[in-house]
Amino acid sequence: MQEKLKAIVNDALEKMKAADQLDTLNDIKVAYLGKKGELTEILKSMKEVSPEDRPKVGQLVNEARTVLEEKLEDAKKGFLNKIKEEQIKKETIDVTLPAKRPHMGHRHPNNIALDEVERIFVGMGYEVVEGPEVEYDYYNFEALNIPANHPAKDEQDTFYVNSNILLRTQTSPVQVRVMEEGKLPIRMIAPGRVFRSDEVDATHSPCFNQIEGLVIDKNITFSDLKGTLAEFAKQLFGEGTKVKFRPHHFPFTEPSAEVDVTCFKCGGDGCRFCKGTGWIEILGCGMVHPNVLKMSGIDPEEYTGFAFGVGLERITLLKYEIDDMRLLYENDIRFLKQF
Ligand code: 2U9
Repeated sequence: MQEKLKAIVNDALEKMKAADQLDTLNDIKVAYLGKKGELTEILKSMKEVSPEDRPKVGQLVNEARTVLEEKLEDAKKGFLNKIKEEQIKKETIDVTLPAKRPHMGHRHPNNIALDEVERIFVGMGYEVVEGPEVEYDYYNFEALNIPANHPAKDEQDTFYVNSNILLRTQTSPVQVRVMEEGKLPIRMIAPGRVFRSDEVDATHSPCFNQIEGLVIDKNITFSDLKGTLAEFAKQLFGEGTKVKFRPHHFPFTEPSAEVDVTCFKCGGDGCRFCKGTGWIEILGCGMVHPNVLKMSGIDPEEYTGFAFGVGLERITLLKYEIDDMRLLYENDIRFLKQF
């Protein structure tokens, strides 16, 4: 019996040594110590052992069982340690490796230019006001003295939601809403997206950004307008910049003008950038039309004002010498990284 037990134990130990995974150890445990295992079978056959030998045999079987249990437990621990070590090895972090640089985003060139324009006007005491992009026909056209037969109102030029709601074609409705509030004086700029039914090309987009300005107070004259825009041009394009006012027509201002600045590339001598003229057109402006004041409840005999409008993309393209507006909307990271 002793020999048989020894053979069983040795056999089990051999199998443990050969085991290459945790599951195999479990199988060995079942095969030797389980309900139908080899050692258990021996215990069951104790009735065939003579009564005087039974205590001795019982003790031997128990010793064999203890040995196998201990060895199985050791082998299991060995396996678990090995698995843990391999996992730690896999997860090791080499702190000496150079760090991966995070891709830091930054402001879009349009927003850098807008910040600059806002900084200049806030510095002159202006408030920045925003308003809805979906507007009533009244605020976008009628309140701005744009008559029903004006070409801008054509469906070819304006995106209509229905007959009296549209996507604003200018940010002027924001100023109208502020005028209607009735708090005077007004010194504000209104930046934001505007929409026109234009085909995309190097200088046009159906959605672009405008910054419009409005000042209303007692005794505001065209000289105030000239002085303000001359100062704006100097701060934006450099101290030596001069401005030129050319007569123009807008329905909402009278008189109206377009403003050119001396070319900041050649200083006004004429170069490729300004197409040899020495001047670059940057904005439109004028004295607020008395009809516009009246419609928003302001007495034009008591108050006067000036307004101006500038395309933000135009400023951005000039500032960064970009020759195609589409680059501003394509969001190609190789382009945007340059600013
Ligand atoms: C009110 C009264 C008057 C805003 C003005 C312009 C002249 C102008 C253009 C510049 C380039 C539009 O983006 S653009 O195509 N704008 O020339 N805008 S005066 O006049 C106003 C606005 C609001 C109540």
